Amino acid sequence: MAVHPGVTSATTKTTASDALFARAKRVMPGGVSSPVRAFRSVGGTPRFLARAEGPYVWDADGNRYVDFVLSWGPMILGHAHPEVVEAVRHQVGQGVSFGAPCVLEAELAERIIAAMPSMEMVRFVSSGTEATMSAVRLARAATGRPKFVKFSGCYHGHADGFLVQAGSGVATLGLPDSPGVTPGTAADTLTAPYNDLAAITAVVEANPNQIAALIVEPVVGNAGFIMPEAGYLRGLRALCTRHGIVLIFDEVMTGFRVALGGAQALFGVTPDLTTLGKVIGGGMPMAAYGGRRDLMEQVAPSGAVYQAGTLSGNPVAMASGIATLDVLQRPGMFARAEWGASEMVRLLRAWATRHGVPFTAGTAGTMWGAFFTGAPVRDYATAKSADTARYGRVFHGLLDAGVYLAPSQFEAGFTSIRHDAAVMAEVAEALDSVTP
Ligand code: HOZ
Repeated sequence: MAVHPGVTSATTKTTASDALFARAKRVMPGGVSSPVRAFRSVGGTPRFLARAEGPYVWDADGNRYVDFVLSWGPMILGHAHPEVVEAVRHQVGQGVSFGAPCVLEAELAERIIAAMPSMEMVRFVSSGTEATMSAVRLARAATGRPKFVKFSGCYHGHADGFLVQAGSGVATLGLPDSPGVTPGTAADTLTAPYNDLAAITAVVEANPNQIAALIVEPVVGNAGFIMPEAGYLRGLRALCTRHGIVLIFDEVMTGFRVALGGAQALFGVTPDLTTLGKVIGGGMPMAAYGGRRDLMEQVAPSGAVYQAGTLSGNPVAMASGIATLDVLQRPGMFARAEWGASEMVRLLRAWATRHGVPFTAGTAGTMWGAFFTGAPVRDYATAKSADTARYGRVFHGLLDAGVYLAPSQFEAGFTSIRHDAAVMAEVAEALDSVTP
């Protein structure tokens, strides 16, 4: 198979990545700019990537991989889509950063508002962490209440208050709750298990008039992939309405991924505020928060809730996001990426069945995930009961065969419009070489 010429299973040459990793570790914590990519939970040398095109990435040793990480979600058109490349190239020539308003911001905001049912106004920021942090600040200001609730295993970036029972890298590395976060800040974060309406209701009722916001990944991607059970999101909506709590959907991962209108369109539930990132920047460092006009009007300079950023609304990021959404919203495009996700789960399920391996998996649009357990995974506790050692073995088996999955069980998988039948046939062939 010509998935990655010159490389055979279990003998992948990583000389260049090994050397780069050693060099990086001398000057950067763990050798990386973000923890999960260090491969700590699966072992081995992280592949230092050199270039990417369509569904593939190439590492510094020249090995090619079918990419299911896709920069952790943004690259829904595949890497280096020509229209995105051209839009970015053009904008770079016009100016990389203005620190002043530009027409591209309104153009992207209008596209987002047209697609996302609950969003009446948008504020652009530079990362998902900024978006969630700002949304909670706004909710606190609007309600005059100090606390917020998050769900165990959900990850909303690394602002202090979110690092309690957090998913993603915190889960991957099994880190203790929030060293470096003051007890006062941690005390303002309440937690509840996901997919359990009785539990969250009890938390809310035990803290009358104290809770400003409830923030949730409507489809969880940072404890592995976990779907909301029927009626769960609707139940959260009703609970928040009843208690005057601002409902925040963190759609940084799910926005334009589980459906063009995000999870709120897929499940028909209207949050008060939404956070976005990843796809809306087409791979550039950019995110946003937005929602009800009466809330967003409280953000400075319309209102008194302060939030600002030198690179917010960056024109290159805006151009990349506009081009990405314009291509993605053409007829048939989303369905292409969606097909890849369901095909990936079909292939993994067939592999697990062939080998008698316990398996549970799911998809929502272009997002997918799999656990090696026979039990249903409905929350962080059940996600943690899956066989993470087997995940590591399958991860490395596929990596050696030219397929790049997230280097952690506690992340979701993604597909792009370029994960077509030919690419997925390569993945099927790669899976044949993987032993359980
Ligand atoms: N924590 C993010 C994914 N859920 C990003 C991980 C990374 O970039 O290393």
